Amino acid sequence: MAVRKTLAYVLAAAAMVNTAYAHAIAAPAGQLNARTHPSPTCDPGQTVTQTATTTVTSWKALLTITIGGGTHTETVTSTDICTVTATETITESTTTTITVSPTATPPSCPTQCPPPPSCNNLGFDWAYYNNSARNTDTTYSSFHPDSFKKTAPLYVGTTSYVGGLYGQGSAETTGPIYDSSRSFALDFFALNHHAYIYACEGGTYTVDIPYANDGAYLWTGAKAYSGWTDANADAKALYNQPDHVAGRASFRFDVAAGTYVPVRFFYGQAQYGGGFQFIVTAPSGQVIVSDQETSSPYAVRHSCDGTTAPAFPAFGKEI
Ligand SMILES: *[C@@H]1O[C@H](CO)[C@@H](O)[C@H](O)[C@H]1NC(C)=O
Ligand SMILES: [Ca+2]
Repeated sequence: MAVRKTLAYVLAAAAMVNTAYAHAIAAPAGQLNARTHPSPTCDPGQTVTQTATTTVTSWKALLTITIGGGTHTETVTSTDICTVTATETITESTTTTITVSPTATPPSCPTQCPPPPSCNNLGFDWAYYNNSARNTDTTYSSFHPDSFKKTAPLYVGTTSYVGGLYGQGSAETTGPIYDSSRSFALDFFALNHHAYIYACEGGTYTVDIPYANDGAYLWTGAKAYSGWTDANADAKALYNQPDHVAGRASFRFDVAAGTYVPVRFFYGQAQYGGGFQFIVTAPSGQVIVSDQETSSPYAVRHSCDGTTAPAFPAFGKEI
């Protein structure tokens, strides 16, 4: 269901120009949590803004604005009536901006865009390594993710969410990472992650790294599977140590519907506290990967057939 809005608007005043009305229709709170029920082409929490402009050439006109779905009718009548002679032509530009929070799901909400088959394959593979690289400059230039390709990790696991904060409390020097069964040192370590994003929707996907302390490198596409190097990363978010400014980066990629896109990101923490955020947003605006501890049906470690999206090379034996 979506929202339809009709605005009957009687213009009765020659002086009435550039009149704007804004309306917000509240959505039931329980329907706003997009992560609870991920669906590929809709984000029920999004704000839909449409602007309609009409030029009125008589002193009395009817303006109808349709925003798709639902029904709401409003009549606005001005009592400020001016005298208008029979020969007079009045030209007005009226801009009406209506902001609507859909009461349910937008018109494009699909039932035809299902997640890929699931076979105990959800989430990301990840690995923990010791990382001796201290951050001493503006680009954490001592950190080299590709130097870990043949390094045996200290731990490997799978996780349905990514990102976190490490060792930022004064007493927190060790702790678990994701759902690990053991604790780790929370300084001087690195995490390697990879998965496929299943692009149920075609279009432009966005990867945001709004916070990196100390470094996060991103690869997408074939090079994320093999051939990734420091030099060919799609994005780098690097902590500026002298100025104490966290790293951030954003990367967009276009993909056809129904394809699996390899994604790898490598996080490095040096001294003091650390952490990072990593967010993947589908073309519709739906967040499909984040640090929220909810699994996405669109992030998988391999396809169920094992060939369309084969499992990645083992950590420590990467190519
Ligand atoms: C990794 O670092 C920890 C903490 O410094 C250390 O105890 C451990 O021996 C290191 N492991 C390897 C394999 O280097
Ligand atoms: Ca740090």
